[in-house]
Amino acid sequence: MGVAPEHAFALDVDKIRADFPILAKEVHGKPLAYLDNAASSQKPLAVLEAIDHYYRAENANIHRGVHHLSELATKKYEDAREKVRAFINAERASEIIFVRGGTEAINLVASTFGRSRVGEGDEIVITHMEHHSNIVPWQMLCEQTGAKLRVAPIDDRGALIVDEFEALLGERTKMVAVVHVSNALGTINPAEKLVAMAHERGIPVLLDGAQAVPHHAVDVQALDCDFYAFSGHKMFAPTGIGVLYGKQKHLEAMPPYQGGGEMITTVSFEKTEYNVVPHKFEAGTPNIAGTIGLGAAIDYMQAIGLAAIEAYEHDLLDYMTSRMSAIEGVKVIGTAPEKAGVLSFNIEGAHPHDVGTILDREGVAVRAGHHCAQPVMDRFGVPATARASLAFYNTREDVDRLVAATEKVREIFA
Ligand code: C6P
Repeated sequence: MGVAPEHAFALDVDKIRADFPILAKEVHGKPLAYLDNAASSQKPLAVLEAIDHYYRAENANIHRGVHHLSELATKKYEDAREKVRAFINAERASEIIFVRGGTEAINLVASTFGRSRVGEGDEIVITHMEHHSNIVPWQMLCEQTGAKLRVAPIDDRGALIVDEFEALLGERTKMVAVVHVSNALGTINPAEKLVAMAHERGIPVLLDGAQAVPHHAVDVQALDCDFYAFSGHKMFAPTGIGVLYGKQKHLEAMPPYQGGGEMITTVSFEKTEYNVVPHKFEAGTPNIAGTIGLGAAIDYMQAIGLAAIEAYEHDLLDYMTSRMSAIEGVKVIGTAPEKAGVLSFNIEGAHPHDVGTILDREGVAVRAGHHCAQPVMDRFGVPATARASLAFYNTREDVDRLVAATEKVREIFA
């Protein structure tokens, strides 16, 4: 085991790993096998250096000053917007709104677009595999408006039952919000098909792409979604920065989210004129360093190549799944035919939190818990799972370490 066919996918993983200083760290005296990328990924030197350089040589507020540094910072910030545009193939840079993360992106849509379109008796359709970030904002909207949340079911493998999703789309449906890749199960949803089904009925769709963008190329024009939300920190960028993509026509029609500086053109006590998009949705001084870091992370991923990342991780996930499934007493939760990045599992007789703690003592970092997806846990009748999640810097050796540590857990609890 452990023979690494990494080179088959034109990925020089040793070289890539050298770009991530934290991966060389030891934990409890053991080399780190970092398999908690769905929670947050590690950052390459290129990102760390871009942030460092910004604070050392370019720091100023943006869109405000006429001085050199302010112009420089503004340019870097807007360059990052263009990088995000190209990364997800949006038509225009003005369709990219910088927010704190995927959570804020979804809240923005629920409380502006949602609030202005959803009324009593209307319905919002989500799925049973959503992260809390794509449940609670819609629930809050339902509480405020008297609308109803309808939930499309998933099967025993953790795949969406597409016919039942379609059956929920009715005259009262005002919004569909679906996760692109499930964080708890790894399921890749047939997003393009779901969007088409909703659009046939004139229903707008938000896709939660937090777990999709780190693993494969996303093309929002091909998906034809109305909104696409994701976080920077799961795609090798810093925390505190995320993206909401929205079609220009929606962004223009939507009321603003927060009021303050930058989102206005003129203010008087009688009347305020709002700025054009995207600035209308970026009130206050934004996370400039984070945005520049996100731009650097995109450059980094594109230099490796999204197709190479996807192929490499697909192979590694297959390897991890087959090795973990072969361990007696290990039950994999989430076996949909299309998956990315994530292996949730339980070990007979062991609580997932104990599993996580024992793996940690072996230097293997996984997440244990409900993964902010409690309805998924309920669906599978478990309180929690242990979850190993991949990035392109993981190797078969990391997986072998996970397997060896899991076997230790088995010995303890057998
Ligand atoms: N999931 C996980 O360990 P934020 O916290 O705003 O960056 O991302 C929220 C979010 C939204 N959608 C999906 C599908 C997600 O996976 C997450 C974050 C992490 O699975 C932290 S709970």
